[in-house]
Amino acid sequence: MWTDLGLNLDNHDALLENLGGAYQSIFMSQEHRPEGMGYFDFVMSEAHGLRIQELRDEQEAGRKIIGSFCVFVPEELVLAAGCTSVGLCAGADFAQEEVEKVLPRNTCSLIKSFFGFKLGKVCPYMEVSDLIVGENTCDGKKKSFEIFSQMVPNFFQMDLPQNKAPMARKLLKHEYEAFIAKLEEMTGKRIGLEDLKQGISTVNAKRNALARLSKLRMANPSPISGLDALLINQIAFLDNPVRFTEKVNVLCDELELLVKENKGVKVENAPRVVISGCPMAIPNWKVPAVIEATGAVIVGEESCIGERGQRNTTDASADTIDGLIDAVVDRYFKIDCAVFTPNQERVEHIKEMAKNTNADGVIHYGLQFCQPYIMESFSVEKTLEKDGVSVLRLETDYSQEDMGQLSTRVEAFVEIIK
Ligand code: BJ8
Repeated sequence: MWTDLGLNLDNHDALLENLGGAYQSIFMSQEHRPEGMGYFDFVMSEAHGLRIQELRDEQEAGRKIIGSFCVFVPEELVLAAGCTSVGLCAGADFAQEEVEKVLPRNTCSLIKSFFGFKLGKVCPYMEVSDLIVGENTCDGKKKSFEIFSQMVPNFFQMDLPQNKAPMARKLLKHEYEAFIAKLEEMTGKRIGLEDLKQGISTVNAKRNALARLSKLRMANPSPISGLDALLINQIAFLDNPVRFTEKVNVLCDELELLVKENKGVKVENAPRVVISGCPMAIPNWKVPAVIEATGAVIVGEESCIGERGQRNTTDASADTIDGLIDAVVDRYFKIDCAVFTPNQERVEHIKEMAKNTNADGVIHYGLQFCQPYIMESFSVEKTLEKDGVSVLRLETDYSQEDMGQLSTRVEAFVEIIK
């Protein structure tokens, strides 16, 4: 299968070896993990195995696979068109020498990583995709997509607004309509009202399950580690959405019992942290692992792989296609990514999350060279501290070189907030 997909077998083996080692030491060494995590461990063990086979089987049955890099690409529309959505963001350095031949060194790790996965031919999700959608968000992504689009045969560019003005909403609707047209052209089938309703309902159910999980983390002690909760949010971009929702709900049933029995993954009153900032794609577990190694527990992620990406459902009550598209636009227009300006809602959301989760502090996670999030981190820190919420601003990349320094800073922060 890997040869068929055009993967480089040696590179792919090397990646899996590293990934497997990291997974064992970070996830499997945790104590008091809920039994329901067994499913997510299984998904991870088959992320480069059975899941790819499943996607290829779907393709054989006529479904198209749509890969994307941003939570602004609506899964509702992809499902309505009878296609399957997969996330392509990557969380590890790969083939960096090759990458720096086509991108400047001062590009964020997330962008460099998916270029590395493409150049090193190690990502089966990228290779299995019938269409890859890139979005005009930060300058790094939009300019790098000009290069990336030449490296793949099947690229679709989506423009995105940069502010929340009425004209910006019109642009978003226009782009979603263009995306629908592209999907319909690929599948040769018009999206009907019921298709769109079904797509919305499937994605709403997934978001409701994730919201249920978020709520359970508000308990003290938290019934699940931040690492496991992050993993679930990461898997949300890869797994079959209906099966995923069912398994998250099964896990939540178990967590509800643990909360009732006052059982937690860490001791009661362990320092509670909200992590906020850039998305963390698989296998980027570095900072959460450092935080939880101090004995603190992460109780929420204000991130696109977390709360920012999953909050708010789509209203499915309209009885025309145009009405439903409007509802999709309304839901996505609320996403408070740092590429928007002004972006005051994001700070308000972080404050709200810190309050709801009873967090003792917020750790702002900025990927080096990510101007939108790093620039915004200054006002986030100022506003939260004015409200009495302690903030630690971290700037890092995907390398392991700063682990010592990160640990020292996080330990000192946790000492202060506990
Ligand atoms: S909606 S956060 S998924 S764009 S880390 S590439 S911003 S320089 S990922 Fe994102 Fe969509 Fe926004 Fe969410 Fe640029 Fe920053 Fe790199 Fe980033």
